[in-house]
Amino acid sequence: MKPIVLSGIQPSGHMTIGNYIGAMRNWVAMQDDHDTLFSLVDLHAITVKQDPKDLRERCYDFVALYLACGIDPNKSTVFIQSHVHQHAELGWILNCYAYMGELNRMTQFKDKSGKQGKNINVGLFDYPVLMAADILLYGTDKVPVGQDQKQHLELARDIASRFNNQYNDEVFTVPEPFIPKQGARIMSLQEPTAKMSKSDSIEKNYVSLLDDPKKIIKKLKSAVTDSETEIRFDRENKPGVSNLLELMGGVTDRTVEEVLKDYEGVEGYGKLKIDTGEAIVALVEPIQQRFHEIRSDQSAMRDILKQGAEKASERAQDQLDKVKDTIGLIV
Ligand code: ATP
Ligand code: LTN
Repeated sequence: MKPIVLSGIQPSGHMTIGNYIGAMRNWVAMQDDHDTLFSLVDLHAITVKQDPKDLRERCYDFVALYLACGIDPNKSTVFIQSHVHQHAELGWILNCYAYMGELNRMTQFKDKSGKQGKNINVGLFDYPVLMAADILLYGTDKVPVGQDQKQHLELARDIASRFNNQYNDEVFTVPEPFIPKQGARIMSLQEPTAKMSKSDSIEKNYVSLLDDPKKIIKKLKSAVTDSETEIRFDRENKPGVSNLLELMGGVTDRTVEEVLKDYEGVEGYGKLKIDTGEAIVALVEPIQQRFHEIRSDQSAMRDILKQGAEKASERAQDQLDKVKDTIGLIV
């Protein structure tokens, strides 16, 4: 039996090169020797205000991007979270095993609630519990995500262990995070001490997988670095240059050390910026081409999603019944 892998991305903003390097590229790589489930987590996206028409289009765009990046529906179960009602249902149950105090400590909640002003919706607070449900519904062993999700993963592990201990039974598999050693936190191009985020309102901060190649080169050329000329990996003192090196490594599948060999004796950052821009373009051009083909056939996408939801739902129901039975609900 192959280890079970589940992960998800929210349909918000524009899928970035950070999402690709930190998460998607590992999803693709894990498909052959793992039992993989990849969800588009639309119920998570609505914790932030969305325009209904845009959201619907973006869901199709993101699914097309999953496929264009190399997620193969013959190898992986691809589905939309809201199509599998067991996610919301287990989410409710797990609410009764999660503590206000631990949710209050989540840094993503602190960041995002700061942006929502006074009326912070409950969904934003409860977000990590739904994420725990996503993971625990399938007996997931490994969860490939970027660094920013580590804290949420720890919460999912705590909830799973707490539940198992309370009922003295191994109802949930305690999942392990799978966070890449390199590229797990790609930084903003203009503000390299902040994470590159796909919902950023400032376009120059991120590279979208669907950006026009000319725009990508331009964004890379104007990436913020520092006033020295030495190309060296030092996240603390040279965050901009270090980010370029991680970007280059991430899109060409090399370590930062390997990338650095190409820049021995090179002074200044101009070449590194242009090379990185070109390497990103070389990666995204074929993805964009496949994206447009896949996106043009919405009914084929709907078929894939229907099959994915059916497969996921069957597995999820087994686990949900087990949970209900354990806690004393009549099944
Ligand atoms: P948003 O800005 O809309 O909250 P996001 O860019 O943080 O979005 P998510 O949907 O939250 O993206 O994350 C999808 C996946 O991409 C997660 O596994 C997350 O850890 C990973 N990820 C997000 N941003 C980065 C980044 N800058 N570098 C590496 N991985 C990232
Ligand atoms: N919170 C994650 C998205 C997400 C997820 C999941 C990731 C929701 N459910 C389950 C892995 C497994 C994020 O990237 N913001």
